[in-house]
Amino acid sequence: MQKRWEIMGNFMQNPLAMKKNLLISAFLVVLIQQGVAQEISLIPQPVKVEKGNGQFLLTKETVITATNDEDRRAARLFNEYLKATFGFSLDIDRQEGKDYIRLVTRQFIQAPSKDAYSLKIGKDGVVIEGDTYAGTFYGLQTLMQLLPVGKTTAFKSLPLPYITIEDYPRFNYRGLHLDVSRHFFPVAFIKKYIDYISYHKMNYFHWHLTDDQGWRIEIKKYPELTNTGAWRHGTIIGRYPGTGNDNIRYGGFYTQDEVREVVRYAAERHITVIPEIEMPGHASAAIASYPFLSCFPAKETVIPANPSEASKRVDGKKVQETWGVFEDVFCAGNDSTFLFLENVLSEVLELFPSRYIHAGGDECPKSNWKKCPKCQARIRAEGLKDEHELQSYFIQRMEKYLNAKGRVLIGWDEILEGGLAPNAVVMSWRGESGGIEAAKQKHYVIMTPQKPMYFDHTQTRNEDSVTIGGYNPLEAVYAYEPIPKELDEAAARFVLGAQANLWAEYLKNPSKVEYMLFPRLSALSEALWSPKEKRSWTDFEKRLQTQFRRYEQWGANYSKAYYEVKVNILPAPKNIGLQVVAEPRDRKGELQYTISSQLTKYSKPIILQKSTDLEIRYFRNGNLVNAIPLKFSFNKATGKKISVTNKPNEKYPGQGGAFSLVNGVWSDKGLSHPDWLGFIGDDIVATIDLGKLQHVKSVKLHTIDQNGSWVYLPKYVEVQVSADGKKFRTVGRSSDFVKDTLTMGWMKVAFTSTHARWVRVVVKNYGLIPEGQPGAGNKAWVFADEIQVE
Ligand code: TNX
Repeated sequence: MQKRWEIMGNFMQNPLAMKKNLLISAFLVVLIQQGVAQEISLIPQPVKVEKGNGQFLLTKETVITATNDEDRRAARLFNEYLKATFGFSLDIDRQEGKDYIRLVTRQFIQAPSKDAYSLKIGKDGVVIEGDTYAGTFYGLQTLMQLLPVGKTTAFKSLPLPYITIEDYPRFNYRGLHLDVSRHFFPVAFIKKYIDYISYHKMNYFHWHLTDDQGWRIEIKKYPELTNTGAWRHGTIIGRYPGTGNDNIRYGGFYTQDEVREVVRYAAERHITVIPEIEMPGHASAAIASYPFLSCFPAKETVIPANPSEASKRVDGKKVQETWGVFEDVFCAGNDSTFLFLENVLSEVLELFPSRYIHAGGDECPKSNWKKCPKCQARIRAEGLKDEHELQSYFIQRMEKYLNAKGRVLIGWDEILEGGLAPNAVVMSWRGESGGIEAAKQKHYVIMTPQKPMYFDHTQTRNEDSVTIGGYNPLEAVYAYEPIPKELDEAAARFVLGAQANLWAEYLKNPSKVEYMLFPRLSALSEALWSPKEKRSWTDFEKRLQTQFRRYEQWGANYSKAYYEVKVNILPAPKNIGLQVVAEPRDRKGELQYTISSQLTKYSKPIILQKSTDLEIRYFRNGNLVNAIPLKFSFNKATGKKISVTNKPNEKYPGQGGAFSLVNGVWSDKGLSHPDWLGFIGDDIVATIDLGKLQHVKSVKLHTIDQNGSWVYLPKYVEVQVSADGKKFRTVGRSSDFVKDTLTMGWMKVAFTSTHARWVRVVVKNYGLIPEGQPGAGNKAWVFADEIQVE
């Protein structure tokens, strides 16, 4: 068996996709010819699996039997899969002989959770018994994974191992989200996405339909929402704030018929579609369609970075062309805003049977409300304390409307601000604290913390496409525990489950969506379905090999980051230079490295004592699967002892903590690089021990300026020095910034050459974000990833 995995690894790395698929089919043919069943490799891992001895051959003669229409529908979906993968399908409900797949949905399975199923394969065939229709459907999903992997029409008989499985989900909410506003995806891809959800036995699709950059759902009463709101004049090029605007009109929307089709398609797969209609923030597209929704209908929309030529020419409200948070939000003082939203929702409720309806609630700047006479009048009339309570009023008013229609409102965790709506479900995205607080208040919560549930963040340390946010590797997703430690058993019951989010700022096409999604979705499905004690990373790694082949069978793109090499840069012994430790994630191949074109086999940490270019190369079965170029720049601080007083934010801890600042490398890829230390509101105070007394005359700090993401340059960098590590004296301060890329660069402090052993660098946080900027009034972030001392 071991051998087989190695061979498959080889196929996977073959750059010629065509040849690769041929090889896979050829391999599969041999496998099936020999009548060898697929190695059992199920994701998510079932609760209980007992392997038997022998195998059942599924052929064209095998009959599927079912006792009700719902199971017959599931049988037809199974048939579609068989047909697409192996070129044949089975009769449903022809006289049952001794060669069957029998589907039974009954209520008598004793399991702690709903949607349980059992699956037995023996000499006469397959029996799947579901607790519910969904349970039976999940049993069929498992059966699909027991079939050989890879498309072929060459053989008419498919071996299935004798087996007994008992299974049920750990969480009742197993969700995946997709933002279709920032970029639009056609119905055909939405269906594919729903297939991916269903292959993973997940059951909620959160469809983010409206945002600043496009309104994507037809509302009959308000045709401008899609005539105007679904289209923007152009899009910024590259990472925010962009290098320009592509000036290409961009957009699209789903008609109500298409929405119904998507909802039906999902329901057949036991997936509930939760629509999200954003309010009161992220409303630019709605406002561009109906300016009366704004506090200031006559005020022109501000496109903060690189507006298109068309936008520069026209006045008035516009659909946004760049990313971030915008001040023009729904007016909370005007009753016609609420009437509009209720009318929109009334059509939405017709289309979506989901009990949960998402009303957004996140990232709503309060600056317009502060200036708007109607909003201020509302605050007075309702006896509200401030604009935060006005936000709470807004959500609670919409919640009343939804509750009256028998629906439940979901909101992002900002709905906790100013008092939670009485029956609302909270989606905790800014970490877990919102979820913890809500659960303690006996509100249901869905966990979607950015780390690691944001799949728009990179999953590789070597990302070469533009992504947003930080680094969420596969292991972190796999290890994710939806129930925070802070909750006792009673409060934990309020955690419905978890969800991964895919925000589409930098997801321009389906292939990029898949690249961000896989294999992380597979890891998530196990965190949500399998019993906690059954989760094993090493076992998952083995099953992942088969899962990679499944992605190929589906024709899905996926990230190869699993084959990546972890590079740790550590201080060399006695803090003299650096040592570079390389460890391939899968530990199965061979490492080499080059220094000034000299190739060496890697067997132990590489010691570096001067500036150099280093490339680490990873080979698997003789194929180069990964190359990591690193540029080391040495100075007096490199490799030395360093400490920081304030703790960096948990999302940006640096590589190896504070040492990241003196490890000789820095980011040329924005914040997705793991080297950054990030701080909200706090200063960075770093003290470096140079090891011995010596001359120093300047200090440089590598930092980033990205105001759209609330990231600000330091106010200044101050340098203090000491000879004894106790008494420090200030030698210089500066705020000059020299860019080395679009958003990043160096702040340099030069001073008269002085004798010192300790150098302290005080990086002053900008403070509060100024009026008129995204995130105004909040604490600014400050980032650093390298300090150089000369
Ligand atoms: C924050 S998550 C947002 C989105 C962005 C996303 C990018 C949330 C409730 N708001 O508007 O697309 O970050 O990761």
